[in-house]
Amino acid sequence: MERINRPFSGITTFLRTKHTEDPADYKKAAIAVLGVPFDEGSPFLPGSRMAPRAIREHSLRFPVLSPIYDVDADETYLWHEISNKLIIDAGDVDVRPANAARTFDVIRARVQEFVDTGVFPVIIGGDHSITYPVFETLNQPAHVIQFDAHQDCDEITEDLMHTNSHPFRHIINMDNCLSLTQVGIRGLRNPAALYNEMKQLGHNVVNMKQVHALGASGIAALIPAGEPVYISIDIDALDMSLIPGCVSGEPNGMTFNELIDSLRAIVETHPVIGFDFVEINPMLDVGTGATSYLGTVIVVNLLGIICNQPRWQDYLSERGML
Ligand SMILES: [Mn+2]
Repeated sequence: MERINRPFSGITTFLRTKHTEDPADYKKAAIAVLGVPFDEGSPFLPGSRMAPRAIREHSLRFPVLSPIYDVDADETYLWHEISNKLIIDAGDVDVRPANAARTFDVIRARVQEFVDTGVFPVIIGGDHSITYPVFETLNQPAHVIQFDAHQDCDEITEDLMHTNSHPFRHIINMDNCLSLTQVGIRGLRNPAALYNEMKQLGHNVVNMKQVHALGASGIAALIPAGEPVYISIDIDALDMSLIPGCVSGEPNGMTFNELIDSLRAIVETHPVIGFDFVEINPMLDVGTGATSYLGTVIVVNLLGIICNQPRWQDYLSERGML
């Protein structure tokens, strides 16, 4: 009898892929998904530590015995990768409670395994603090594109450096950060000094008026075509009405289409070295887990678009995985 894989049945791994923490397996894979259940960088309500598990659970709702089909784009996603077992679930970072510096070292060690084996990294937070050790460890020159309501680049004062208000302050000072583009910035909680400082430093700060004026292709064109990008998606880039399971929602955010269209435009014109997806808080979510589901859709959709690009075929060919 063939399995029918109802969403409530089965062990929860990302898209029902193999869970392995053996780097030897990463060499045989094209994509590795790593959970980072860390939310000690959250200044308000904790709970995003539960997001990797929630996203894995909602991923069980996607077909894996037949292609994932995008009705709007008329594209299938990830069929080659799923049917050939090229995606692996690398499990979760082993968080060290109340020791953020040590946890970040563990994050670095896990991401380094991906760098060493050349596998494409998909990182699921957790709060936004984790982007700092992740991008640092990838250690590959790239333009960083951050979808977010908030800039998350506070000055480091009073030894505060591991919060979700700090990751991009670290990143803009890294040699491998070619530029920072912040998309969806809005609301009343981004200090004017910071907003102006990032622009003066030559980074792109795209507020919502500019999101509408530029459109998806205009946003993608802010980064020189063909140059590598790293993408970091904070779910609060989306409008707060869409994301009950996120503590930091703000009004006047992006629609789902604006986000996906922007991601598609970026991916079609730039090689992506990896991405992270952060700030879903399942403990605040509604009973259906709608925010966790929405997050899973975004991760699967972005990954599907990345794998449908001609340059992905080159990558698979290099790894002998076509
Ligand atoms: Mn953020």
